[in-house]
Amino acid sequence: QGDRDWWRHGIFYQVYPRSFQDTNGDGVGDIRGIIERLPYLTRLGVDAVWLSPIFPSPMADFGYDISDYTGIDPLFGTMEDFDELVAAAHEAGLRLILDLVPNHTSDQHPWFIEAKSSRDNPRRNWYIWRDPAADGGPPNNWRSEFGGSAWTFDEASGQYYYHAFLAQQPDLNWRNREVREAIYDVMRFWLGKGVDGFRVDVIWHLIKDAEFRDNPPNPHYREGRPPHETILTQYSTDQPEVHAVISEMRRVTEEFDNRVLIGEIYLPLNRLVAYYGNDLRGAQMPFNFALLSTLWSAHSVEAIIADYERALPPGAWPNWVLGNHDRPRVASRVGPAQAGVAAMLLLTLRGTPTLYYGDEIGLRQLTIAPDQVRDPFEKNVPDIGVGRDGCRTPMQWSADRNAGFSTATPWLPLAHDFVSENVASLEADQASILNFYKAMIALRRKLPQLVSGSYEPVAAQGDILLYRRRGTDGLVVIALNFGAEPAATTSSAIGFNCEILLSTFMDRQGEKLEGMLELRSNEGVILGPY
Ligand code: TEU
Ligand code: CA
Repeated sequence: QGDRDWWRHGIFYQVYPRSFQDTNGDGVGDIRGIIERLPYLTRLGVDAVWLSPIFPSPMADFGYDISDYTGIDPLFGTMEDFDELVAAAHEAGLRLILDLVPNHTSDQHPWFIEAKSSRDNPRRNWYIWRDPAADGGPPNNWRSEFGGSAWTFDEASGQYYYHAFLAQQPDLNWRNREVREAIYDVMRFWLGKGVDGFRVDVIWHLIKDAEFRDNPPNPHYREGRPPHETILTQYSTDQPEVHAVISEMRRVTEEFDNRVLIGEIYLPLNRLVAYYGNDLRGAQMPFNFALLSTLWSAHSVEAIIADYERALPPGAWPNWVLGNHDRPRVASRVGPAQAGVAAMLLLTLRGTPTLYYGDEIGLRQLTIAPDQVRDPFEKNVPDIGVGRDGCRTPMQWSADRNAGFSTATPWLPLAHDFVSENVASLEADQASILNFYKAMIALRRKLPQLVSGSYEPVAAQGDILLYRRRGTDGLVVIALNFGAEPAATTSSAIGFNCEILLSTFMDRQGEKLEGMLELRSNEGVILGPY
């Protein structure tokens, strides 16, 4: 546990607890289920597990609306179960990361119930209350991400409260010192239990404009995008004062040894990197989501890597994400045939990779019938097209009933292909995407230059993205064919005597190259000198 750099060298894996493994037959995943599946995670070869929220919650936003920061929701188990999970994870050599949701609470949190009770309640100022505008309407034009105004009127006290998400998720007032200290104590509570760090939900939202100015219209708004995107979030997010808050959070994590602070931030790369903080005193891993929204081509991805590498402050450690519980599954975004190329990219770029559960078995976005939609975002804004349920479907463990996820009907439907697409059958299939992930992760462990080597771009050739990773242990070359056609390159990058260390199809290991590399459609390879 004494390794200060574990989060730089390690691979993170996000578990969406509702959908990982049910053990008590209620159709919802739980903590005991995660304990049962730890051996799977060590077999896969990841180093840290991040859990989406497991705290008491009315579940209006499936746990991102917390009513008790230091408890465990009975749906997921007990505090004893949690303590056992921490011990079992550490025993297995895995770190455990929790989701911290400090921007807002549930409207059922005792803090909000008190704040709402009267204008002069001592907790009133823990939330964001404003008088109505002159016409009685909301105080400004800020929009909720989940539809409608971001302000809800409280009849009893005659004021509006602010919520960047659902009305059941009132925003805390982070300009209030008492709020900060209360959340820092929550952090200490979990860190004291041995938790290895936090992924901080919407960290870039914590501070809002002191004057609550109207947000300007979005000149790039496109038809068909969610309505809240018609205006920018210039005054409601990413305020300069947020960085002082984040460095305070960082300091709290440093009251304990070797912990990590991860920030969830959706911003362009040049703004994102500010979240490393002055002198790198901010988040160690401001999540880099650039691959979630890029066009899937060698040239676009090459440009993103270059932008990011250029924007990173000196000494800042990069990170990359391919999927999460809010965005369409990677196998659907890039197409199932490209899933191996995407995985090879994620696991060979410079920086810490975060995997999303199920991506390693090629899970696709599932289309959910309208009457089965559970996601409040999609319910409120039905026209957004792709909702979030489709990337949160149960993990597919086996061909058994309900894919081995549960003895009961799962809370979200399973994909019909689970009979063949499941952990048990993919583990038995030598060339499966799952075994490719394992081989790739094992190779990453064997070759330190894949973890800590420099990144050296080689100009992309057509559909082939090429780069080198160079360390004191030598050089490797990565070549990824983003196209559905075979492609070849004679780039000087592969001019030396090299052999294939791994192909996404896992059938060319040891093949020697003579200055020319031919790739099949949708193939990626890692090359090393021989
Ligand atoms: O998501 C923040 C975020 O930016 C989302 O609004 C995202 O844009 C949206 O889900 C559409 O894809 C975090 C959590 O990851 C998300 O699950 C929560 O619903 C949200 O915060 C509120 O806590
Ligand atoms: Ca359960």
